[in-house]
Amino acid sequence: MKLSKFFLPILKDIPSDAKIKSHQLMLRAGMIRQSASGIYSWLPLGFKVLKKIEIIIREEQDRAGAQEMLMPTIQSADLWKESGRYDGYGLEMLRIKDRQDRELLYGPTNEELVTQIFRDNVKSYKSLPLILYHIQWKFRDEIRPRFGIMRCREFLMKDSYSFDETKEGARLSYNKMFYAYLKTFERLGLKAIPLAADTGPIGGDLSHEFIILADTGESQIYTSKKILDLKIENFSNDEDNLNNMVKAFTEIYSATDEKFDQSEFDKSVKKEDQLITRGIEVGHIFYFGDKYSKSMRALVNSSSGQNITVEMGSYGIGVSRLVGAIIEVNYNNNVMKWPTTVTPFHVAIIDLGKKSENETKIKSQNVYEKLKENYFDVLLDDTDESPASKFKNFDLIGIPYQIIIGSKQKVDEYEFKEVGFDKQIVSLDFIIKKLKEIYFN
Ligand code: P5A
Repeated sequence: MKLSKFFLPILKDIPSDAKIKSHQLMLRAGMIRQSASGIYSWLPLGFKVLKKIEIIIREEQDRAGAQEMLMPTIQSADLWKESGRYDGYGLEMLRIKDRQDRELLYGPTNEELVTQIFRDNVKSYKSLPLILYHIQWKFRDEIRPRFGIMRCREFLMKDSYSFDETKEGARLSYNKMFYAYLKTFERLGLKAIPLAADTGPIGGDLSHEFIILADTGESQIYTSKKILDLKIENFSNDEDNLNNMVKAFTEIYSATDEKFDQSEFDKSVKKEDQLITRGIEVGHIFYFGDKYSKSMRALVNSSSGQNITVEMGSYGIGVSRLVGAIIEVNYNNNVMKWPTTVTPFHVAIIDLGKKSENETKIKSQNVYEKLKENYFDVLLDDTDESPASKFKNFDLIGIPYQIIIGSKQKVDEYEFKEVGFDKQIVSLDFIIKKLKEIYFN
């Protein structure tokens, strides 16, 4: 992609209503634009990142045995009346009527709809365990949408739903998702901390939130520095080990405001290890047993021949919120650097030649073609802006690798730079080899 043609409406100034780094960057770098309070359009740069995050989430869900499907955004109110949540959900639910005066709603979550699909199509324990998921837009009429896409009204969620014959089976599904979540966040370059959480309107009695440490996060958290040393790569995901993994992560005291207890905290965590900080909730998982299957009569024939209500859990990731969380963690001193797993482009070529200088243009074009031939997603800055302004723009765009083409370089020399590190003068072959190692290994 050539920058002169790329739809990237960069803003010179920080919009006054953007209070946190991620909101500021997303507006300035032309990633999103607000269309109504808490409702955003995703412009090409932002959309590229959102799609890359989706890919990683999808890979880890598939690896955990979950199956992707797609449910609609609009649901029938009747289903929610069956589960008993229609009235209780309150003003956060956007309620709609169609031309026949039928009550519909824009889905804030999908427990009811997936339970209906399950009960109409699964009759026997032989089809279990089953985990279904989709990645779909949700609407919650938040009382105070804020921080851009962090707390908005329309947002993209990955939501999975597990169905099991027994409580033990359901716990295994829960643990599999627990593992998949830690793995997903790790691949996104994020350190996520699982915390025991309240179940709120979803219900049930077992639930964990996954929180990314960031000063601008909405949740206050109390934990031990020791949790930062736990790494998911040190645990395998075979079924016997899953329990140990969940135990290792959950036996360290961690709580948000709602569950915090000072004396328990002091008892469980030494003063010097105590970590009191803020965080962003990027995921939330629930085990709620038969809460929906009972009221909605989702029954299966069990292995012992009786009709039983199926055991269920649900598992959410804030896909769009993750874009903000990644920025909060990686945007420092007005310079953004995307993790290589989600960067909107693999590498940038910055042509510093003056308008009249054909040499740098030809050289840049040549590098651009070579990189594209090697399947890299490249952004070539072929604009006539000054070098200072080009570098400023790339500080916003955040592509982690740059190839800088200037008129003083020898024909076969290239300036290659990883953001945050010194530049190197190298050959094009070296750059291609290096980028292959980084992106295609
Ligand atoms: C779990 C999956 C649920 O809705 N039902 C299906 C369960 N959980 S949740 O915690 O309410 O939401 C899951 C994740 O969605 C993100 N999220 C939001 N992101 C942006 N703006 C919002 N207003 C918003 N509300 C929830 C969070 O990351 C949350 O963990």
